[in-house]
Amino acid sequence: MNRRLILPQEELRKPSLSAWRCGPHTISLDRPRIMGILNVTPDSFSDGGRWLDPDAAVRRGLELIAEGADILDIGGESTRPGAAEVPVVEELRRVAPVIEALAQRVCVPLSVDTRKSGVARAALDAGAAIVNDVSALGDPEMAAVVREAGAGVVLMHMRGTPAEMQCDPQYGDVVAEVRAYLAARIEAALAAGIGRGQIVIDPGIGFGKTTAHNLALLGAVNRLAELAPVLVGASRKRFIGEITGASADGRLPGSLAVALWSLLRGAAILRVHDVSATCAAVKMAGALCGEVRLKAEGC
Ligand code: HH2
Repeated sequence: MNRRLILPQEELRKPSLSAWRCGPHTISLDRPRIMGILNVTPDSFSDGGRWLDPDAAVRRGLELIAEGADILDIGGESTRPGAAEVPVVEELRRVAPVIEALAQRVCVPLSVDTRKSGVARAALDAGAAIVNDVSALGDPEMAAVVREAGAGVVLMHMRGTPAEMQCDPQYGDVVAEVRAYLAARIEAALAAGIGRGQIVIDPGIGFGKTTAHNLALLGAVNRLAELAPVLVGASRKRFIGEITGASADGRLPGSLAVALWSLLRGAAILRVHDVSATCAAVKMAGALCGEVRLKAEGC
């Protein structure tokens, strides 16, 4: 076994913040948090078309919560490589009824996965508490929407746009460049009046990155966690298939390995499709480590 896999205790990093303020919710980050993915799209790379019907989506959301999700992330636009942009009206038609129905039935914070301020505003009005923005406030109105609602926000790194981001992505030093980008986006968010406690960052696994770039970033989650709590979204992604040879629906073992690795490197939140399996893996790792960051009580 590669000795780099054996992490000394001091490498297990604490998150920079112990809580995430998301509208009416305060999410304690003293243990790993699981964000369950609910894609209400016809074309998402692994679950596209499965939850398009609002009733089916709500049932799936309730199922993810029962499995242990701490947050539900609801998306109406696929951002897989090559995906085209969805008009605001269509994205809203997909996510708003699902967010509204879930907000009336559940207590866990709901997140909207969108790059568009119009979608974010309506989703927050419908009961969402978090804006998961893969463009890190790229829409000029987005910061004001987040500030006015006091919402939580995920600032993610992406190189280019989903339509062309995987066309030969190049970096000099991917970790340094992504870290500098995220630091600059945090500053921009603070300058726009968003509180530090509202901000979570994300290296954007698979967003304009080769497998080597993804691995380098996953190895450096601890460096990103110096800036703000880190969310990692690697679930079922293509680089796992490149390494293991598995197609999207066979990537759970690889996804679990990445999830645990990310936590050991200091990630605070995991964005995953397979909530039940991830919770069990996190719980087991917590017991093995006997370390506060990995104590998955209630997961
Ligand atoms: N990945 C996807 C979508 N949103 N948000 C964050 N913060 N981090 C991620 O890594 C991330 C994300 C892509 O995954 P998925 O939602 O499963 O697929 P699709 O974009 O095809 O709907």
